[in-house]
Amino acid sequence: EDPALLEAFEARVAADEFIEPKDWMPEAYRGTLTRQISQHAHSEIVGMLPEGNWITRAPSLRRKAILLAKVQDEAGHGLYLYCAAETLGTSRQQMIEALHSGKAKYSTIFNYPTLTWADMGAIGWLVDGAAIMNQVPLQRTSYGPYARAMVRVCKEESFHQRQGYEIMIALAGGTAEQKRMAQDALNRWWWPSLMMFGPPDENSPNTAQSMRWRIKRETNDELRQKFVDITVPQADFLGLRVPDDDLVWNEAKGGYDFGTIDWEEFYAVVRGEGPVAKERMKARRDAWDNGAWVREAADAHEAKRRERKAA
Ligand code: FAQ
Repeated sequence: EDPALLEAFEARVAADEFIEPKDWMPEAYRGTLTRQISQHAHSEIVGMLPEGNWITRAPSLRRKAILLAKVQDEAGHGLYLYCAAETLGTSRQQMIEALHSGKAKYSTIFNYPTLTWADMGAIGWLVDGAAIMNQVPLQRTSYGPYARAMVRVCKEESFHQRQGYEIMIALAGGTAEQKRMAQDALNRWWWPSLMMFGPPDENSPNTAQSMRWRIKRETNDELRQKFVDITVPQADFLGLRVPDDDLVWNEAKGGYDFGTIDWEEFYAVVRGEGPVAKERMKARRDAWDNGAWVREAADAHEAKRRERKAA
């Protein structure tokens, strides 16, 4: 790669300019961005499944309409992100094949089952809460199409977070059984939510370069700490207990100290051994196969339209 081009690129990044699709960029920058954005897109698409599971069982028409809208938003985020990734030169077809063959990663969090309605509350509150914490800084990521996608996505995610927290408020203030369900959901989703931020900084192979290129603006551990600090008081407000005996306010650092994350579990889920990983991938592949007729019909329609135009 031409050192002069590289130097000019790095100066632009350092000056907080956006890099746009047709600009020169190092191949490694293109590669790591394609990796991150496509994983992010896959996460949104697979992320529809845990909540999609509850649409037919929502406890009221109002709850159903809200959940339906939220899951549709996730589809929109996924498609938006695939478009952003495509501007880097990889086709959507290639990305989807990578997902369906099990080659591509998507967030560990979506490999856990949704057992009760309270999980819809916990996902909105914790999973969308963690997603926002991670995505707000990405609005200033150095790649223009990704940064702009994040602006819209973050607005919708903050509605998602609130709808989840509102479900938790209703359950935590409800009957003893409802409160128990809320606590159980918090118990099951707390640790996987902390894992969403990725491995600790000292074991995160991509962080240093991504920070230098301003793809990432904050490290995994920095974001995880912020998430804990914001979320623990929210659990207190609900009258629920965060399932961590080592959780304690640290006055000197102005944040919470918290227990050790089970990284063995994290890496197992990354390897595709999550509790419902197989079901998730099967659901995605089936959806793709069952939608084949729509793609074929669209192609046939397009061919006819062209024929007519040529005639
Ligand atoms: N799951 O070196 P690092 C949502 C992988 S939110 C699976 O630290 P990096 C909204 C990582 O890819 C969820 N794999 O990597 C929603 C890398 O492997 P690779 C999606 C993980 O990229 C809410 C290796 O470990 N959000 O969908 C995970 O610097 C509710 C080493 O890690 C995003 O994707 C994980 N949790 O940092 C939808 C945000 N963590 O690729 C529905 C954008 C790490 O080298 C319902 N992404 N790995 O083979 C990012 O900010 C970053 O990519 C990180 C990871 C922070 C996820």
